[in-house]
Amino acid sequence: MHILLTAFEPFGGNSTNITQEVIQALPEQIGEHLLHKRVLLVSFQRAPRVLREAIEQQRPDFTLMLGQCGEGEKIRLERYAHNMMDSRLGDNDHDCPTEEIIYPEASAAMMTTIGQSLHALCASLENEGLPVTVSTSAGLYVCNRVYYEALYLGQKALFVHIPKNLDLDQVIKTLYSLIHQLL
Ligand code: PCA
Repeated sequence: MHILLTAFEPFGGNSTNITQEVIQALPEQIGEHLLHKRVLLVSFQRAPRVLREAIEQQRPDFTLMLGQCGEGEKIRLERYAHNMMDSRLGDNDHDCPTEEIIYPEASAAMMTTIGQSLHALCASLENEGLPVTVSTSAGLYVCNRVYYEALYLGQKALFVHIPKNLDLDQVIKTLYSLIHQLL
């Protein structure tokens, strides 16, 4: 299987983004699955374009998207992407959309297309001692924007938010297990 694995550059005054470190630490192949890695810009306008190009190039069987979140001790499996962009602080291009709808003709929210229960997936990862939880909102910032794009393009996709101070080895272990269970 071909997996498109995305991460983000640093944003909001951070000098690093844990998701960039995570994808650098992962190999190009896990079992029979090939990982196609892309680091996305933290830009409402440019990130979805780069994602779209990557999807057109790679035609992935699965799109696994990673983003950094500030707080929390658990990796969050995101159930929904919302059809809205909203940010007071702005993205790396200083774009500050206010309650802006992404695609006026499309639904207000789209749900992950993994085709299995998120709670069951979460429980199985927790059984391995991995720090995960199910989340119902990826926010309205750039992570949500690219998650909406992937789902809008009909991708089989899951967005995963990773708290910035989590132990890198734990995160890597979680991603290995997640990839095995998703594919
Ligand atoms: N996290 C931000 C955007 C980039 C990232 O890593 C978010 O949660 O929207």
